[in-house]
Amino acid sequence: MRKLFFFVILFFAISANAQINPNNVKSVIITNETSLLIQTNEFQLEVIPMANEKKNAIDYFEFSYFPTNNKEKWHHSYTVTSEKRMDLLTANSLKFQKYTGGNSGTTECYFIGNYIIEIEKQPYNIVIREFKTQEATKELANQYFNSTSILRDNVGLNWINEDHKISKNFDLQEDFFIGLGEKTGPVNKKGNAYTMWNSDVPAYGLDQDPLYVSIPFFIAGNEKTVYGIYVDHTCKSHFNFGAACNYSSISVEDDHLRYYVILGKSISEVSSNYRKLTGFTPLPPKWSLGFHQSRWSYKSQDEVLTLASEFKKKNMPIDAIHLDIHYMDACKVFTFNQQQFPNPKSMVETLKKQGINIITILDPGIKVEKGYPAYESALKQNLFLKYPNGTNYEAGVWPGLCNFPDFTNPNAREWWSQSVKFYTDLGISGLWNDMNEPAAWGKEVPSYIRFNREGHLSNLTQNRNVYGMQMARATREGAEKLLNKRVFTLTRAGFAGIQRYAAVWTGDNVATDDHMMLSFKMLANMSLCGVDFVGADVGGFMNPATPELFTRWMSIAAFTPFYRAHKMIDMPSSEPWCFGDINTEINRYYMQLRYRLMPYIYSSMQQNETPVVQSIANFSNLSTANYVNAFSDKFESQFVLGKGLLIAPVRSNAKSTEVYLPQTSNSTTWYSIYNDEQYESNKSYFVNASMAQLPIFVKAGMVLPEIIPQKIENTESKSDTLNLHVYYNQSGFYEGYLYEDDGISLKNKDLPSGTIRISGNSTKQEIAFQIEKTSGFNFPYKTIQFFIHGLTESTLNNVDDMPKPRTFEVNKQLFIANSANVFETKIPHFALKQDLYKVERIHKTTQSYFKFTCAMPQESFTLKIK
Ligand code: MIG
Repeated sequence: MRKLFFFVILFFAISANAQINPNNVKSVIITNETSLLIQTNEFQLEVIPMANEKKNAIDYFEFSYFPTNNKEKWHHSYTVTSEKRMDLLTANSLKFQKYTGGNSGTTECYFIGNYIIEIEKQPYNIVIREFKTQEATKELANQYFNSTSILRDNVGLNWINEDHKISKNFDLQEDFFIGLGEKTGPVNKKGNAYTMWNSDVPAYGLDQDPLYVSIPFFIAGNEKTVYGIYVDHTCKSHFNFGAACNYSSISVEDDHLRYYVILGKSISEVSSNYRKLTGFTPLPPKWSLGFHQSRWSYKSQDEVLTLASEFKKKNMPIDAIHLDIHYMDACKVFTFNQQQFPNPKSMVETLKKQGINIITILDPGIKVEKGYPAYESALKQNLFLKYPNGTNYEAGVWPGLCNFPDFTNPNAREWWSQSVKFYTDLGISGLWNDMNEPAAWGKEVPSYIRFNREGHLSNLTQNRNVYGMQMARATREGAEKLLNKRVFTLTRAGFAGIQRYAAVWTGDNVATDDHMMLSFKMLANMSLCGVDFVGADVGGFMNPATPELFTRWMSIAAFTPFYRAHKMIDMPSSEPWCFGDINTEINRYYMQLRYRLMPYIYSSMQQNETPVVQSIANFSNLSTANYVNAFSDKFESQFVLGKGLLIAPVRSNAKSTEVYLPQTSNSTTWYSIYNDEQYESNKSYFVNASMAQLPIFVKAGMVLPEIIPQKIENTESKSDTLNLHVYYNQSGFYEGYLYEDDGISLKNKDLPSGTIRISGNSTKQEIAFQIEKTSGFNFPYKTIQFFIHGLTESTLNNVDDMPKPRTFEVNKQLFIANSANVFETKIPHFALKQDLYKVERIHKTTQSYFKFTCAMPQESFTLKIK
């Protein structure tokens, strides 16, 4: 009996197998002269070339797979708007040309720009090839096999319509796979598999997957090539970069598939094109780049006011305090607890006068409660998620049983946007969206819950990943419209494009060294995927931090865009002064250093064509492939903030560490920020990493803007003097950038703003800088101080044997070195004055720099150093 059963199974297995035919290509046609339409027996594929602007090159191929019997499948994207897509389509002026030479009965070839699409017909297979140097012309056709193939489909496409799952396989030849946004594990994801499914995962593991945010975008590459793929589906999806398999694959739980192949010559260029496709991080209000203090929860108005005054007493800068769920009446969103917070409006006003902004948490669950206005109005307008029978989906969260607004319904978004008025009327312009995966007790929201999806009903599988982003969108758009100024929004869940609506923090991490080190990789990874305004809970959310861990984390996170200390309920107090005197000094020092470098941080956020937080992999030159270092677990937590400030995170108790200083295109040297010591790039070094000296390096040629207000209280603290730190670069290349505006008005063409751009070049006799100032904007500075780091007596001494530099020249006006305007100093500029704090003295003060002071010129000017 058992045997018979076995044979029956075997028979079915064989006969089922016999029905699987490979996909054969029936026809390939060029439609509208620009796209390729490929028909097979099971599906059709349209390959559409796209460009960011009118030029003779393409930036993307859109690949759209649809079932043969349903070409008109509705594809809706929350990420690539249809207007954006239209722009990209119409910007492209290049056309596919068929290659008619050769004798390829089974292969067809099409050229466009530098690319060749090669289609194998039996069975279906498609390869994108690239000519690195020339356009792919017909003349080159015979050599096309010499070109680099950048993307090879292989194994075929799994097209099983019945269970709405499509998977797509690629050859796995690339050496690295990076991206996917908020993911744990190594930077190079080769050999691993990941799922996109927004999840509430408190105290997540070091390689747990999935987390709160889904960004189905990755970059693959090797020595010869690099490309990105953005899979434009919000449904549950899977990425396998060769885990248990020789291929990499993507699969979506959907009945059609659309992805963009994103082209570019480097990792940064691909990231930049991804940003152009999905949107840039808007410039945040300046105050939101200051320090944020949070905990679950500051429970009363008095506690909050005392906390604020404590920061003043301790002389620690702060711009924001977060109110977690206890500010509400029984956790009901759009309410304040009257007993604990009797007068939120005056509290907000009082704090605002001290330069402190209140940020309130908003959870999506609306308590099912008769008479609760938010519930009543959403119920009346029929805005909640539903069971298939039309009743509202109900689940337990903080307030008790809740219904959930369906943020994929434009009416629900509009309702939420208007409801936010409750906060803006109180003067609140910081809103924190939590639990928006959505999270509910019991975790597993049933898969048949229905979503409006812009009027096209669909289920949880399709919409869960985008729920949080649509909540953030409604929050952001509502508050911005109500206040008509920049607002700060923070979200835990998100999807590709979330950068347009909110900053993202990495959820409930743990107070361990491993978590701290993991966080910086995650932030760089998110920034690679377009989300520049990112941060992790400083000090670790779960469990108490040791004094060393808290302090170390404070110092490293001072260089991450979103800088907030946050703590779990029932944990000991974790404000920056809670960890002993020496640590308090060190915390204050790094907090202040962040504020001193605020001009650089703010300008970096504004200059966001490429990632603001960069993994050192971004600096790797494809041909030299120093990825080995960039991806090694020793160095992969290192990151560069902006264009050239490298931070090497170290564990709390380390006294020294090994750092790798990557090769960059225009310089061969890095400087220690503390003592100006120079390090040749593309090498690793053991450096001091005591608690008071987090390893920080500046790229030669950088011009770092800095201010030192008399009292550093918040982002409004001003200085009359602008410091420009120039790091001497042998190669003669210099770059510096300063952007300023009022820090709060919405960015539009009427917003007064100004930039200062510094470029330079040098010969053996002199270094010349061009300082270009936009006219019409009043920078607040009266004086400008140049700090020239790295000049030695031999730098400029080929003319005679007098020590140089001897003269500084502003627009031909001469300043003689060692006069009142120019002097040499040996006191380290960026170092904590350590003797004060009984920390081991580690500075070599043998290095010196030149300091040159002049009145801030009205117009652009030149500076020559001879
Ligand atoms: O179920 O609001 O990640 O930052 O403090 C926990 C309380 C809900 C989770 C967030 C955390 C926040 C906490 N929230």
